[in-house]
Amino acid sequence: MAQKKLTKSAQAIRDEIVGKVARHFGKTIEDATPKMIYTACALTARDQIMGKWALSHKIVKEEGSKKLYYLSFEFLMGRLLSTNILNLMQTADYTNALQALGYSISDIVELENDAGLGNGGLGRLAACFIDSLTTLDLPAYGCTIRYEYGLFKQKIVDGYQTELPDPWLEDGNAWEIARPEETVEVKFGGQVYTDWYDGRFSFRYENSHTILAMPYDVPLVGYDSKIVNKLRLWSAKSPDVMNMQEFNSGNYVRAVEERQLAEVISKVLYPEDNHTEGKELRLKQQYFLVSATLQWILKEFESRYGYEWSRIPEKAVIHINDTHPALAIPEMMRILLDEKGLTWDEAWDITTKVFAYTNHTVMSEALEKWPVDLFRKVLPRIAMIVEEINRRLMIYLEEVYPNDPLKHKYMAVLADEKVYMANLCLCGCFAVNGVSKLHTQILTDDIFADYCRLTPDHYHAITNGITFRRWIGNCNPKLAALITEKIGKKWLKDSEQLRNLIPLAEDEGFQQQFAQIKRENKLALVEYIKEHNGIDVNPDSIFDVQAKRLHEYKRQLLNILHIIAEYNKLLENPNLNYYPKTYIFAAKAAPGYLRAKLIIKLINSVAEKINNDARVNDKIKVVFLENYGVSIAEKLVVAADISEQISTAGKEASGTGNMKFMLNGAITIGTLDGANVEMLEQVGADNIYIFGLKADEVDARSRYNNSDEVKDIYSTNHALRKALDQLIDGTFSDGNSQLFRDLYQTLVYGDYGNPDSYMVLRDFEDYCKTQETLSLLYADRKTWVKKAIMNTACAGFFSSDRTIGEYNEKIWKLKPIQA
Ligand code: 26Q
Repeated sequence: MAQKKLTKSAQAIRDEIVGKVARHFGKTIEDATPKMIYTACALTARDQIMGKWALSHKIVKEEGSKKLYYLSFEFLMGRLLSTNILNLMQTADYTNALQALGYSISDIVELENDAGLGNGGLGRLAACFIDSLTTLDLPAYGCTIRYEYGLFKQKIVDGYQTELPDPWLEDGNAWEIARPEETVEVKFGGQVYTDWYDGRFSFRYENSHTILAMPYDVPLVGYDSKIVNKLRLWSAKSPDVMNMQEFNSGNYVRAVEERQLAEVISKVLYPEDNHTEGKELRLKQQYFLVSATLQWILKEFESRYGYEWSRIPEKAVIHINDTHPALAIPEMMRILLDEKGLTWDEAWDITTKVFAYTNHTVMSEALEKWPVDLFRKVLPRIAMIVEEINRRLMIYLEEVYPNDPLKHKYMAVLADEKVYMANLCLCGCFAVNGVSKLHTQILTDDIFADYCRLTPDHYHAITNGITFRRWIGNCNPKLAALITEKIGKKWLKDSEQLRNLIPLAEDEGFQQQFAQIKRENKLALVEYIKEHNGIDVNPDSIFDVQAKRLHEYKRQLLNILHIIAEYNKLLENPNLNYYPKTYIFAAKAAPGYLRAKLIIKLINSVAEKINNDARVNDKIKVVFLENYGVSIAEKLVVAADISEQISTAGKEASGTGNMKFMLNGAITIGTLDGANVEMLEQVGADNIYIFGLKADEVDARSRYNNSDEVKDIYSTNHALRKALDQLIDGTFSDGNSQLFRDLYQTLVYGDYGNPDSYMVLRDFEDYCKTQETLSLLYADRKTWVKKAIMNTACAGFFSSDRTIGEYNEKIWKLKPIQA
């Protein structure tokens, strides 16, 4: 390949990489493996970030800035090399430097393991937020657990999901820096004794079990930013090298075992999303993260402001990402009461000015509640504090809502021997927010209404967003370059500038360029599908993509039932004028969620049947891509024509995948749910395809038995009925009529006599009609591309920079660093 003459800065990077390979691995470039080249690039980028880091640390310290601590059990970061290079504004230099060394940057960045420390939306949101915070020069720390195993890897075997561990740290992590000197102790179990001493109570913990929390820091650079923030990941370590007593008494194995038991706390990420199960280890993880983080926060505070504890809210704000880190509230109380000697009222006053909480779901099975017995056993002092919080809460509620025991119980932190984590947040936080308008409305009018009436000014609607640096800049470089060519480069930081593309939606030349890029992205996906699934896909077919966690409320079943109906229609009318279509699915199911796993099997069985049926082969294909995660999302969002956002209205708090597809010029078929509502507002009704029941209509139907309505649909919609019957006549299961019976059963008869609880049957007809409209529209290429451009042009609102701006204005009140 002809080599361009390198610029000075590219030469410097090339030399750095060569030097790193020599110093880090003792190899010459010729002898280095591609993986070594990757590591050398990462270390080179890290060096640059570190230089900035030291400086920004100094400024934050000097300015005495207020800081945000964003506590989250999940940070779904994905790969870091290419976004870091983009944020350093050195993509071209790295590309050219690597090319001079005989490597392509796209091959090298693919060698990085995804940091898959999250399940889905909530975890990815945290990652987007930390990018925007840094880009906006706001001082912030992300705080999470350094899970040794991220979210499981999914492998499809014979159409079934199987799970494999994800040992993402196995070949080292070039981005992290261990901070053993900042290790803290976290105590579990034992007994608490109360002493009356010096005119007040004091608390002694006995027989508790100590586990060490050691932090690892990952520096985070924003796009063209002054500041470097960090993600702090806590790792569990055993306090003693070995329990010498056990060891000496000959019980060597037991001594090693104990060590292992301590370290199991940070071993693995729980793979459930939108569902909770009261597992002891999960509770320990929760306390481990919050206790370590709060000790660190208060130590930092004390080192600078001494014992002026009442100033904490001036200098720190702690954000609780869903209820998972809610134990931070009683842990803050514990430290202030037991270790710093404050009174209850002083401690509560500070605590309730420091914490803010975001709710991410209204699904009742996802609202956390813990048996108080488990608290008493694992966290005895925290249990006492929670009981006291609840006792005082009950007194207060009797004042504000007298004689209303049912309401008190509904609002209690402790009731029926269970700790209600959302209520703990509602009574302990100064700000609460939902993640879209509709979601917030459901919170404030319905599930949190009694709390909201007491302090309405605490409640905010802040619609989610995504970082444009990763979700177009990095994953769709060609489109990003085209946009920059047309409207200048500021849009990556000032997303509303995308609106300057609106006039170009009518411009034929631009339409062609836009469509050409989409086609190239589709070709890359075609290649990926061929390599991973062995399926030939027509790049000129419509790419209809549903990529997200598998959950009944997200209604992958609605999608697949429609595909079955389409297949039947084509078999019945072989000469039907049909625009070729490729349906692409990607989804992980929680390992214990059997029905979700069965839906994956169904999708794969339908795919198998359709893809091998020569009669429809040039018309429909169905592809299930395994192991969905950030990196696969990056390939899908850029190649989609249609984005499926079809949750049962009222159930998807916001969605963020919807925004990624929109930004990259896909047209959405969706319900009026979550942030789809704002998407409709932004892009206008001509450019988004909304169908189905509205949230209030779903709600009304959920209040009474619907068997008649469902029966009626079943008997009158023949296409639907046929598709449903095929679930139990063996069409997609080699004659096995039992395999998919559970799916049929839940749709038609319901689990407890309440059929179709996710409105799949109720929304089927409207969904099919809307799909048909879209197929007809696609044939009119110009109109389609115009609408696709409008989607990109109107996506500016969904930048997480806007979201973070709102959080900061309404809740955090941080000041951007002035360097
Ligand atoms: C809780 C306890 C024990 C084990 C697991 C969990 C758990 C873990 C993850 C519960 C819920 C989650 C994740 C929830 C989630 O991702 N919610 C999504 O959040 C997005 C960001 O706000 C929204 O866009 C989505 O609508 C919402 O579903």
